[in-house]
Amino acid sequence: MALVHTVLHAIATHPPAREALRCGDTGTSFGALARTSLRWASLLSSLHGVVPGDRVALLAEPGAAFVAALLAVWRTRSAALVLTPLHPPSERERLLDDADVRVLIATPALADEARRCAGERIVVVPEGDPWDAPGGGVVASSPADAGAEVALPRLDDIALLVYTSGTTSRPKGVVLRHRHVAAQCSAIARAWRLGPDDTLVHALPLHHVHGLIIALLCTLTAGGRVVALPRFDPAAVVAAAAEGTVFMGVPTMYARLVEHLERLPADAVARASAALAALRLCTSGSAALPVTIGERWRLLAGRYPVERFGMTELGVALSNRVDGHTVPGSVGWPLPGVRIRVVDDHGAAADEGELQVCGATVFEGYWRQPRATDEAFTVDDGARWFRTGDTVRLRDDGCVQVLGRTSVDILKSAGYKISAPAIEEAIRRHPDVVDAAVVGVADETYGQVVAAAVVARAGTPLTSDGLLAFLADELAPYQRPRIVRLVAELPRNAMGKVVKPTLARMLAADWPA
Ligand code: MCA
Ligand code: AMP
Repeated sequence: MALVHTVLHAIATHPPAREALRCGDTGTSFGALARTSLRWASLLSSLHGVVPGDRVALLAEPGAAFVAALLAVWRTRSAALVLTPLHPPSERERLLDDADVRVLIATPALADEARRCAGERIVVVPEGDPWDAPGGGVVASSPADAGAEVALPRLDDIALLVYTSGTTSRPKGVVLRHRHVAAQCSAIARAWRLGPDDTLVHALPLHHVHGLIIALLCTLTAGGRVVALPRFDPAAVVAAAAEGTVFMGVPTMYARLVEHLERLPADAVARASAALAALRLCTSGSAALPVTIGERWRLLAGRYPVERFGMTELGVALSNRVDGHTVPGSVGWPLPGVRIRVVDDHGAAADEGELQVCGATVFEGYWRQPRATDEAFTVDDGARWFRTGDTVRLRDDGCVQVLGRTSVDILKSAGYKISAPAIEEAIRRHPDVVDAAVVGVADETYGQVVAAAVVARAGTPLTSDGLLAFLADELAPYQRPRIVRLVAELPRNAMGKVVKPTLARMLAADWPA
């Protein structure tokens, strides 16, 4: 698949009058996004000295200002780091330090939040939201009044740094160049037939590849329209479905939607079902979709969700088909241009083993972590294969079923990847804690919930509630343990290593089935 253009180029060349985004009653055209981003890019480079190769962070609620700011960063040929207000300031600051960010863009509503983590960095709050200018949400601006030279990004420039959790406590910045983002958008758009007639109902967080690339950028690149909801809310998704054609969600969202629909009175459920059945495509990913949830969704919305497999490092690699050929409990077949293989512990081809991926959509390395990068790839037959760390089964028809993660230290809760060692480290920062071990406990709605066994310092008054109050300043809500058990000691093997499967069974007893 030859790639010529960046996502920015695609978005900036769609018919300027066509609506790209809708937030509540406010619509924003492709033209408005292109012009506002040009003006903001000029501000970044002339006033704040942003130069090609820099990293610029964004803290913005979903909407036109977010997209305009992202495109503005790309017009300066710098890389964007999307932050979330869900993270406490301390975590945001760690990411800003790691990415070596000097300039942070924030929307007015999040400017104070941005200053809480900015330290000495410049916080830019661009004036003139793309929707508040006269003339249908178009900010008057043109290359002539831009005031500074703004170049277009090249395919090899870094577009995004997206942080993901690993098996150590330190998050890894996945370096995505424009050519990776463009290849991901193009493969997904082909597989799912996204185009200008599509309207995506968007309720995903923007600091991960699912919400940012797979949902938002893919749709806009294909010329489609995005209805951006401020947050996930089942009733709002159902209401927005009436004007949508596509919905993309994590399994927890499907679980919440199904629970919401099943509680509605009969006439309301019939109306909601009709709106959802009219969507041409509903996809599920980021974690395994329980077949029970998928089937309940099928009863309510007419079709089983199209389940697909993705990773921050590569976008979407595999998907069930959009023509109705889905295999429940599987993630389907490789996307166009994506090569996969399944290998056993010795690297030999197998029906069951680790999934490895190569192709134009796959990243090249982690930000300033050469060792982690080396460990993530294996070179074979002249190709560089990315080791996903997922154990899968390859069926005779080429369809792939995910069996689980290779490491017990990687958890998935509500679609978020969580590193057990990172949570353990946060818990150990409490002065009354001697030791802690974190595992995932199975849950139908969340996939896994975070569970911690904690050893308190003798003679201290540590309680679970006290620890959770402390963790509120250390971890995002989705990273905080839902189960905390104070124990005298952790279960260890003869080598002194914590036996996590035993611990998981122990802590599962504390979780309602
Ligand atoms: C919320 N609750 C939880 C969790 N989250 N309980 C256990 N574990 C959790 N993780 C509980 C709260 O305590 C609360 O309980 C109730 O649920 C509602 O909480 P709330 O904060 O309102 O939840 P939410 O905001 O509705 O969050 C659910 C969510 C969210 C919308 C599913 O987690 C989400 O947006 N997840 C998406 C993650 C994602 O995009 N991952 C992509 C990364 P109570 O009512 O008792 O107080 S993976 C990726 O990018 C790759 C490329 C890929 O493949 O996609
Ligand atoms: P992240 O690093 O947050 O992008 O998460 C990527 C991981 O999510 C993958 O390595 C898988 O473990 C998991 N994942 C994504 N989609 C699916 C799916 N449909 N079924 C099972 N696991 C999935």
